[in-house]
Amino acid sequence: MKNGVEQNWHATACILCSINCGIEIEFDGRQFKRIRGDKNHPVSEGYLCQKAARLNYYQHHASRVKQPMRRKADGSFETIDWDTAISEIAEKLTHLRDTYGGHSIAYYGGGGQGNHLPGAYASAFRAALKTPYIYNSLAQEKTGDFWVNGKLFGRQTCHVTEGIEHADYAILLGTNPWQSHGFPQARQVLKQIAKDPNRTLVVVDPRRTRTAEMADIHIPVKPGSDAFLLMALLGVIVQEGLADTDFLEKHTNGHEALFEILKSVSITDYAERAGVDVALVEKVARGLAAAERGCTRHDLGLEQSLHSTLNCYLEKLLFLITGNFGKEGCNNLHTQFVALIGHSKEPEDGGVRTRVTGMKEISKLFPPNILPAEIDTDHPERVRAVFVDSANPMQTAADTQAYRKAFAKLDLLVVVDVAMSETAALADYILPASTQFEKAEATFFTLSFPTNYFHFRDAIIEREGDTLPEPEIYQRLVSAMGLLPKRFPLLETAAKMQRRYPKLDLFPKALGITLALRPQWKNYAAAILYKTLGKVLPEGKQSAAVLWATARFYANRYTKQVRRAGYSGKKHMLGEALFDNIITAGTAVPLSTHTYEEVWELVRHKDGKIHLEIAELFAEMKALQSESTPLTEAFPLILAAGERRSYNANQIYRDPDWRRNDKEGALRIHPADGEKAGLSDGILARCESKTGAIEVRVQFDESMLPGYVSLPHGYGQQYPDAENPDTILQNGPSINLLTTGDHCDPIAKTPYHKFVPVRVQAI
Ligand SMILES: Nc1nc2c(c(=O)[nH]1)N[C@H]1C(S)=C(S)[C@@H](COP(=O)(O)OP(=O)(O)OC[C@H]3O[C@@H](n4cnc5c(=O)[nH]c(N)nc54)[C@H](O)[C@@H]3O)O[C@H]1N2
Ligand SMILES: Nc1nc2c(c(=O)[nH]1)N[C@H]1C(S)=C(S)[C@@H](COP(=O)(O)OP(=O)(O)OC[C@H]3O[C@@H](n4cnc5c(=O)[nH]c(N)nc54)[C@H](O)[C@@H]3O)O[C@H]1N2
Ligand code: SF4
Ligand SMILES: [Mo]
Repeated sequence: MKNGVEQNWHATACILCSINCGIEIEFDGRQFKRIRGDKNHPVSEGYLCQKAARLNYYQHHASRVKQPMRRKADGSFETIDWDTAISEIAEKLTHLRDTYGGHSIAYYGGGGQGNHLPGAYASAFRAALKTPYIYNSLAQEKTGDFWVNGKLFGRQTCHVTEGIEHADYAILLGTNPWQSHGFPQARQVLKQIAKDPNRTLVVVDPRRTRTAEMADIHIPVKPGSDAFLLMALLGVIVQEGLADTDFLEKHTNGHEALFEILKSVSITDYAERAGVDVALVEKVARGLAAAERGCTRHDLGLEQSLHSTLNCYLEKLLFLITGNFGKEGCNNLHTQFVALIGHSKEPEDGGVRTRVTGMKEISKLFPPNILPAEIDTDHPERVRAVFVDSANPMQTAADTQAYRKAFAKLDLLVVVDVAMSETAALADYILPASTQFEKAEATFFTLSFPTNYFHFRDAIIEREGDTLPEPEIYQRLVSAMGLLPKRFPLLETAAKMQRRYPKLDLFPKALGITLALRPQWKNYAAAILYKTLGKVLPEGKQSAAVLWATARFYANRYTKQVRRAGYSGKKHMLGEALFDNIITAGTAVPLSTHTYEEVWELVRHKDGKIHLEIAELFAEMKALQSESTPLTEAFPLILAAGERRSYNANQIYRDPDWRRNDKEGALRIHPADGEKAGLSDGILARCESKTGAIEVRVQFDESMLPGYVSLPHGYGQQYPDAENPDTILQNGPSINLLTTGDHCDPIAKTPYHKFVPVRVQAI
């Protein structure tokens, strides 16, 4: 019995969303017989949602890939062995790199909702490719937000978290945590706020979601008009003198210029443009300003709609100008354990731009929206090869048709996946990864404050087929590219000594000497750690090697806070203690505990202040006044392409049987709109945008704001018919056939997926 787990119950984490609740799985042979919340998990404490109960459908289904595959001249796949796959891919990539340069290769993905260890090792691989490009889904949602954080707090890695569980006034904008979660034990927290008369929940959403139903105040904003609503809210606070000027004077600069703009906002006009009653705007603005513990949280409803980056800024201004920062129940910054994102300079300061479209890098990432244009061109510096890991852009990136066309032009497409995804189906090589229960894994979603947690999970089931964990795949690729020797005898010995006599601290010294002699190896540090320190870690934990370096770095940087979380040890032994706990605890462990005052140590501007003035966004704020509604007669409805529902979970489940309801992923529409369009509830209809058309099942739904329709995210997978495996069926709508790459935010190029003009007609 370990971590209080009974025999045959194995502790791990759910891999379906960023919360990664601790779960326990009971096996019947290889089948997941029962799944329950892990009460010993310090963050989720036994909580889980309905989606986790179905994880057997992730582990076992007809589309798993179990052997490396290579495309034949006739277009079909043949299975090959790993050595052949690795050496051929390494040779082709080396050739492209040496002929056209590293920028001819793009890396896409690197981790999903449950698996970030691949990303940590992919750094060595990307260094070997000399590619500047990481395309990632975070850059189709959060990079606008990260960019704003960079301006406000000094680095794009300064990420904001919210203490909703302690808040007495919480505003949720464009997010439906009842379904999507986004913070731990979401349903519990929502229920607690709902039943407490002294706490207020405000939900801003064009749909009366489950979350909105629990709210004290629901603001059914017009889709795409949050910038107007937010400006009106900020306008009330400033115009009524409700801002926290002591906080602003002490901790920020630039508020005078900001207030100039907000003073001139016409609150009635902006409220009306957002479709919201002025009295409601005033009530909420005053409520937040008066709150002891106020906080705000937003998600895709703001990020994937008009004014995405501006929205993220205005939302932060709400808690900043009311001084709801750096206190319990308010918004705060938090630490990052392993870097999930980085900080990118602006191009003027030497930051990277893509060669074809000139898009700047944000947080070390590039947006999937621009990738087809970077490939499908005669530009001499175009992208010629794409390496995808843990992502399915053929379903999840904007404009599926543009992707299909662009990917067909590539010299090489390699996909690392556990399943035959729509992207894998187009690949030249498919490298089969072990599932997240067959290998050690972790995520870098360490998003909490004041105590931050990290969960390293062991494999809990034997590997099926000839699959490999990604860290091993990357290490083999880097070695096959001839960049690292097969063995590191000196480092291997030093690593053994390190584990046996950590006080002597021999390994870092040996590593330091090695890298001083061979500075070119610095870029491959992750692969070297894996091949040396990784080998002497307990069985099955080799991929924790990078975490050793991270734990030591973290303990060195946040010494006080790591000690406060319960660790002891002098100098480097503190980091060793943290690392040992991470790899042996069998559940999430606390990394560090800050005091609320110490949040200011996480602000990265040299003056320690929050810089409120952002020139680009000031200009966008001023331009709002003259903006007109983008609706047209041809496409009278606004589609939210990608709603989170009870039975969708990105592209992680492929077997349609996992869903208990909404099997067809219905189009939700207000009955009045439906009737106007000549539809009736339950019929098949055609949903058409300027880019494409798909067939959908119509569902009349009173919770939708008139004029607003929605389709779910996470459908559209191809799968073999159970009775007749040669027949390929499709699992609900492929929504990105309706979206386009250029319908996006001007700064971050994040797609306006929640604002797709469409028409719906009976078939
Ligand atoms: N069940 C489930 N949960 C998930 C996922 C999943 O696939 N399924 N995916 C995970 C991932 S990757 C993410 S990023 C999160 C996303 O989590 P959320 O962003 O919370 O989920 P969504 O349903 O995409 O969008 C949230 C809400 O935005 C509203 N909305 C649409 N347009 C507008 C608008 O113009 N203004 C405002 N204010 N609101 C608008 C929608 O009506 C919807 O209720 O969910 C995570 N959790
Ligand atoms: N229209 C529209 N498009 C959207 C959205 C939307 O709301 N509307 N939401 C966007 C958002 S917020 C997100 S986060 C993205 C998500 O889209 P993606 O970034 O494409 O990620 P996932 O859907 O999580 O796909 C993960 C892939 O990883 C594979 N996988 C699972 N486990 C492993 C593993 O251990 N190793 C490897 N190598 N592969 C594994 C799965 O089989 C699957 O093919 O979609 C985006 N696309
Ligand atoms: S909230 Fe649900 S989907 Fe998210 S990690 Fe927990 S159990 Fe999994
Ligand atoms: Mo996401």
